[in-house]
Amino acid sequence: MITRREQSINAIIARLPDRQHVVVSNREPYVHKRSRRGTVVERPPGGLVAALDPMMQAVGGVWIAWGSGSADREAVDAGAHVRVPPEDPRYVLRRVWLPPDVVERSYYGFANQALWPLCHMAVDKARFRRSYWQGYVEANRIFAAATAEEAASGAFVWMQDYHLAVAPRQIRAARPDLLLVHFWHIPWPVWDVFRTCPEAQRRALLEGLLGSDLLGFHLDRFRQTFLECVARELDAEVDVENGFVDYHGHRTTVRSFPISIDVEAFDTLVRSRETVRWMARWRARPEIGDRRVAIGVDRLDYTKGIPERLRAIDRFLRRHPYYLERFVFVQKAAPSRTRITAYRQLQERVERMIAEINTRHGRNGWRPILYIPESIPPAALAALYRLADVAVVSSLQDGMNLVAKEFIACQVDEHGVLLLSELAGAAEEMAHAVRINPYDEEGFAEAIAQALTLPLEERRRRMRAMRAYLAAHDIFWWMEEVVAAASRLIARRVETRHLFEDLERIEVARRDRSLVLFLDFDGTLVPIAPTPDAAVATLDVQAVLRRLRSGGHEVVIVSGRAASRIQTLVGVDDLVYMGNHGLEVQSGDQPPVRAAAERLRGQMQALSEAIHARLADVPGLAVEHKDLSSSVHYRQVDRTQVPRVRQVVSNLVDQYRPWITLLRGKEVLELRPNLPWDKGRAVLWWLEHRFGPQWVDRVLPVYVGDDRTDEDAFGALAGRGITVAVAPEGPTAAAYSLRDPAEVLDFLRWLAAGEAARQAAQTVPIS
Ligand code: ADQ
Repeated sequence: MITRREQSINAIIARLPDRQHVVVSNREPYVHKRSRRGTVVERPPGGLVAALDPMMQAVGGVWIAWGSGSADREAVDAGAHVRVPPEDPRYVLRRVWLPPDVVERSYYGFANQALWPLCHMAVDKARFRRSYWQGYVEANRIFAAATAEEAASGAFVWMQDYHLAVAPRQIRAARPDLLLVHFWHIPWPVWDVFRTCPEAQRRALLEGLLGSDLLGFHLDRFRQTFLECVARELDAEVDVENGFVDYHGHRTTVRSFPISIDVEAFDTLVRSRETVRWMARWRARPEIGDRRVAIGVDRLDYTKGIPERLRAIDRFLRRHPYYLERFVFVQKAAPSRTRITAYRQLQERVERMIAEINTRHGRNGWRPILYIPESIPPAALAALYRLADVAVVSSLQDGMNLVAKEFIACQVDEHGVLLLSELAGAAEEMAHAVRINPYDEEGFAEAIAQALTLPLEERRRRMRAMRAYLAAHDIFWWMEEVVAAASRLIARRVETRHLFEDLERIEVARRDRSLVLFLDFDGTLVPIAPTPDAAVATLDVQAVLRRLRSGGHEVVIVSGRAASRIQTLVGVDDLVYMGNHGLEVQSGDQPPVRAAAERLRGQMQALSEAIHARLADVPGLAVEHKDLSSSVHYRQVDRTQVPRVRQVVSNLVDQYRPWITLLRGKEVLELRPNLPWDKGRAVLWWLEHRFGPQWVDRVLPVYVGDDRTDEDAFGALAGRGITVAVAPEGPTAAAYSLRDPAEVLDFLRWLAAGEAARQAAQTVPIS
């Protein structure tokens, strides 16, 4: 059976055909180190390397990173290249050499003593020294030069994180042909915090990042704070709703992509014999035994809220003496950035606090906190995640927090409880965790007690919900989302032409293949109507669809509406109807996410009813419930009422996170199940399902649509089909455009006509 990883990598390759992949990150995926046994190759821990390395192994390409290992220089050729993985080389690792003083000023200076605290809103710890800044610009320049050297023409360059904020602009200056994507792994601060950074530096940071074509953050919140900072600092055109920034003639698309973990790999690891053995070993330790176990797993970083957590544990033990000797808190800590004073001080403080708490409450050989600063094998960590009754994530600020997701992935017995800080990015998705505020010591302490007494059924209910969500939103989903967004941008770079200028090419392309027509309905086959029910296919439209069908072409109607509804409105039998943006198909074959969508039906219904009730007084508002999704149409609502409509809907949707999301369309708010599915994936799934993996050789897909949701399909079919945007308002990923539904009808008639008739029409259709 094909694994999730293989499936996803195939999808990534298909989205970016014929493009070299280049990853740029501070940390390298393979480190050569000198040891007593000679040179050893280590793979640094961390989710990002674990996710991107298999992708690079499958697609090939170049990974550019700082050569930080003691034997790194000996392992490379004259061009600083080494092929990796060493045992079975698949791609090139290009190392860059940063002089020690640059590392000092950039990595230990600006990156970790200015940007890191700034972005985590710990302004009191930020040091904006000019020498740090100069070192940072220099390090970025070195990375940028290596990238400009390595990247082939038009390469897809994917930069990672806050060490490389100014590189995108530097790279663009040298290589405007490249497709530059940057992902920012930490929060973005609000303007009042960001402006504490000296003006010259903060401007250059923003300008640097705006060198990218696509910029990603974990959360929409960070995307918005970034856009606000841009709007206040630079003379740029900022479109917050669509996430576009136009600056100095270049457009950057800013989107959110919540990162995740390799769920399948954790599942395999945690069920392995080695992990089970480790569980027994942990239980055999006298500090643990058969006690209730809570765990914390962190790098020793002041953003993780470790002292706050220790205070809460202290208070919990004082308030709930029942747990003395019956409870143990295991703190797995990884010392980090220890050359920086704030980190050394934190480590000392944490160790002192643990010693004090252990002395205060310890008795009969029992101590409440087991501190593990040394590194342990992955199976040992997985064992802790699996056996824990409670995991505590108490970040004061955190871009995402992968520990929370790893704990959920490892909870195969579904008995544990996640205590999650509402200030961690992960809280936005993990709505079934027990929420804590790390600054509220009393509430935090009580939450620990509550977690330990939750009935098993309740714990299971919560854990199952989070596991189901995580299974569908893993690291591969994240990668696919980023790559899909990038592929839409590539398509957008190709100039969109009016379709009638290119009919000859279509004539040639279709000669040895049959057509599969994917047609959106509203705004494509019929003009947008004032109310949803007023849009009905005309007799002309029905006639041409029938002719196409009888001519042996497959016709698929792809709509945001319910499949049953769209079938009634189109009124032609024998077509394929895909409803709810491809979540349902009006035939026996259903897409792979259908079952998950079904489970959300009840919640969607309740949400629609709540919106209806709260906004019943707004004239002109139409709430269209579509079984698996809903649309709130405000086309006919008085302008002054629109902000209230948006606010009320957004607040109500918040109560249904993370499974239901809100998207804005043309004067409509779309409430959709948050599933890894869109019209693009639906179309690719259908083609493969119906015509096999080699469908490209057999059929020519033609996709016509007018909506933002159709952009996913344009991106998915870029280079492999004919994509047509109807009346596009802005840049589109479609290769062609048509003015209105009347032109669409002309085009369909032209397609339906026999070859001779098409020739006679002299390639220009006439209404
Ligand atoms: P980090 O701040 O490092 O990452 P996090 O996402 O929680 O934070 O953890 C990263 C990885 O380190 C996890 O795989 C975890 O297992 C591992 N790890 C942490 N402490 C450990 C320990 N004591 N022992 C062993 N392993 C440990 C940054 C951002 C986050 C964001 C990630 C990814 O700060 O907000 O989630 O990048 O984008």
